[in-house]
Amino acid sequence: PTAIRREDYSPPAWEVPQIALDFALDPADTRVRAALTVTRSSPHDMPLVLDGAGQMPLSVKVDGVAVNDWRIEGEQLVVPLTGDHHVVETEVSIAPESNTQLMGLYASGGNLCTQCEAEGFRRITWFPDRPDVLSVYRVRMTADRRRYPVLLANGDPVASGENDDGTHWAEWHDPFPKPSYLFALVAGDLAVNASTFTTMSGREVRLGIWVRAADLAKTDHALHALKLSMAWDERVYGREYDLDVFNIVAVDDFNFGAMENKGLNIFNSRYILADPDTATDYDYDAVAAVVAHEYFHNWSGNRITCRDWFQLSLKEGFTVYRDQCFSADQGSAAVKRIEDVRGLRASQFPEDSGPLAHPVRPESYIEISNFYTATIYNKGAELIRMMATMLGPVRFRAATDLYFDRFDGTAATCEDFVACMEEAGGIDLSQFRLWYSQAGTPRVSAGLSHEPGGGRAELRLAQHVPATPGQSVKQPMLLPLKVRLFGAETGRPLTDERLILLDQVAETITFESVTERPVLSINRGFSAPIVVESDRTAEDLAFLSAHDDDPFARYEAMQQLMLDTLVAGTIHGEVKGQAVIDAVTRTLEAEGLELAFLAEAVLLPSENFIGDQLVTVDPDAIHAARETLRTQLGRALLPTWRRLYAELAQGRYVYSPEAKGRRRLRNVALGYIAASGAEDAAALAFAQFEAADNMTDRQAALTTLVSSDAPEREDALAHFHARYAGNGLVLDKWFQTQALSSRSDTGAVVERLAQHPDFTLANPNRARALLGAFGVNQRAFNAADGSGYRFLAEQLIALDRLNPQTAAKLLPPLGRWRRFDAKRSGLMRAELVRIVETPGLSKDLFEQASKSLD
Ligand code: B3K
Ligand code: ZN
Repeated sequence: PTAIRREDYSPPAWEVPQIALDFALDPADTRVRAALTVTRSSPHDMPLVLDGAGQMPLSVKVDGVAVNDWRIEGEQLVVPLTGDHHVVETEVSIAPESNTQLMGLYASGGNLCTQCEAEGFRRITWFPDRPDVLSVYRVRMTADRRRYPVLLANGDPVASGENDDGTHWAEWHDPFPKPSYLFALVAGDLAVNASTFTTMSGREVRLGIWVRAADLAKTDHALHALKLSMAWDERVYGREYDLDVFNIVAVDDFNFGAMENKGLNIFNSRYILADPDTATDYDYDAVAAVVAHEYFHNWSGNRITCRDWFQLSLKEGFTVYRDQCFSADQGSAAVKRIEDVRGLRASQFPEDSGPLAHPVRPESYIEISNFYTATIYNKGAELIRMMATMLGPVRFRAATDLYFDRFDGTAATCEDFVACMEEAGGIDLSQFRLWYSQAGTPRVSAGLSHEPGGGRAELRLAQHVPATPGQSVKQPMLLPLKVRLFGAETGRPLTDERLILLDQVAETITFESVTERPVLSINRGFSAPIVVESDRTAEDLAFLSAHDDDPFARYEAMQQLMLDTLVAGTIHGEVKGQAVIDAVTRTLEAEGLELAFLAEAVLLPSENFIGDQLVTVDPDAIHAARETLRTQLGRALLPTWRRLYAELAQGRYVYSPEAKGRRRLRNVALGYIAASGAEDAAALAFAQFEAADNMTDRQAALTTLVSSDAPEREDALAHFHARYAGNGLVLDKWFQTQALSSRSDTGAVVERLAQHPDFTLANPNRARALLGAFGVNQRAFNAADGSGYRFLAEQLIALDRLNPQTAAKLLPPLGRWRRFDAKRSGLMRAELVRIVETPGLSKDLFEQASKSLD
């Protein structure tokens, strides 16, 4: 397979201002007729080149006349054209029911739906399938009336009717020119939760959330989130919705979270359906966040799209930043920031320090589907956040206004966005642009010194960007660091918060009139997505965890204290937990902290994150050290955990930020009671499991039991399975919880679960629930005999034959081989080699596996 390079970009030779599509829908044989109005974009003599995916054109017409001078070159259809304007018509036959890749037109749960981003439209019809070709779409669908009573497409409905042969038809028109990746249609037997939203200029929009009839009662939360999102984008960014209808359809088989198709979002049902019995608080939050994300794409993605796929972060980084701010506004901003940073550290930092590291604006790819990564999305969002921090809210809003106005209706670049920030923000971002081109997580070392009694403090900062594949030498970056000093004796702030723009390899910052020994609070609010290495002592960290006025920094100090303790414990085999125990005790006793914050603050860093701090990961030693510290915390604070567990019990379930915080902290307390080894822990968990009137508490209890040896374990698993038989989303939790278990038999259990009648690789959610969770279970996956590696490789090879995109997404745990001892590395590499050498491997899995070997 060959690589596509950013530097090779050239504008399209032919524009397609209009396209009319006519679908005769049938699961086995759908006929697609496409009429493209094409225009030569500049004086040249190149033919029209259309992308396809192996389908044979049944006919090709130019200006209404059948032609036969076309040819197939590779996967493209080449049509010679003489004039500057023509209408080119093609017809193809496709079979949605055998489309297991879930790209293009496919069947899910008896309905038909589409997924086109990035390059799925070419699997539907011949077209210049690239994001900078924008067309006005007119779509006509004909389908069996009984089997597919609902027919939806982008834009507004225009006309519909019935035929004598049992079919019916509908026509939709989308007046906004769009790239092919935003095309969508749905044909199915669906029920709707309908409502309206009145925009700020007084237009009424008809909203609809379409699901199978039995799920209708689970759609209110998503509908509510949609209305909140529409109002939020008006208030915060001045952006109004632009069509008369906005529809969302939920499907069970979907390669990722959801898709922002113009006026017709299609969602993985796990991000729409929610009720207290089946969805956790985490699920509720995720539904709202994804609904907001896709809605916000209407401006940051659809009205302004990407010139080419190297610019993907233009829409994704910005839209993630927007959805993060939306969620922060719905509840606790501090807890949201903590969650987002935890996610970044769990998914993006490892990517940035591993074989698949790439810049936020990549230089090349083999398969674009592999670049929907945490780097493009989450690090991309951090880049926008840093610019927003440097500009401040007023100038940032002026800059986004400029961006939306200047580039509306076009396909833009990351550079266009940064130029607007620069122009409206009045700052020079030349050095900041390195964030788009240099991969790797910058590391900053910080050392604070103070002349005792002298009053002056010096902060010495130095930065280093590690080498990444293809980038051995790096330039120093522009790092916005929020910093504040606190007095070690009084606990009071000694300075205001300062925003330091570190732009040199090394720099010294001076603070005058520092009257007592200062303690450094740095990278407050996680102002830059970097790793800070400071010389702060355990005492300093404990102090900050009690006194810092920035909630993120306060959390961070506790995490660092825990991490230092766990790393030392892993290396020396002895865990000295007293400082952590004292700090956790003080935090739980402190006044005025939100319960959800407390729950975050007292949780230990994950085994993976501890592993990321070590040159060589010893999964068993890490597990042992972490379990030891958990037990120490559980025992030392047992009366506190029991008190919290009792006090935080609630009456009937309610969904509110306050109630969510109570559930969260209470379930953390349950975990620590279990970790203490208390004899009644399993009984307590089982009682909670049985009595719970909501999934948050039920799943938390199950999670506790699943990692235990208690007899209640099997009971709970069996009950859970029986109770939710037939509910796919909840069965995913059943698989996932077992794959995340800390028990030593987890590898064997996971292999057995792969043979369970409810397990299937054909459904991406199910594959991810088992294989994705297993891959992040550091100890189980990295079993010393290599059985975890072999199992995952076998599953991925099988999955690749059905769904390459989803297989490739699950590969990265095998690429961590450099971080392990020689025996494990060898076993991991052998599995990567086996994957790469598999005949008929997809581009997707080939790219990820071969890059992981380098
Ligand atoms: N834009 C889609 C992602 C498409 C992924 C294609 N492999 C969803 C989103 O980011 O909103
Ligand atoms: Zn997105």
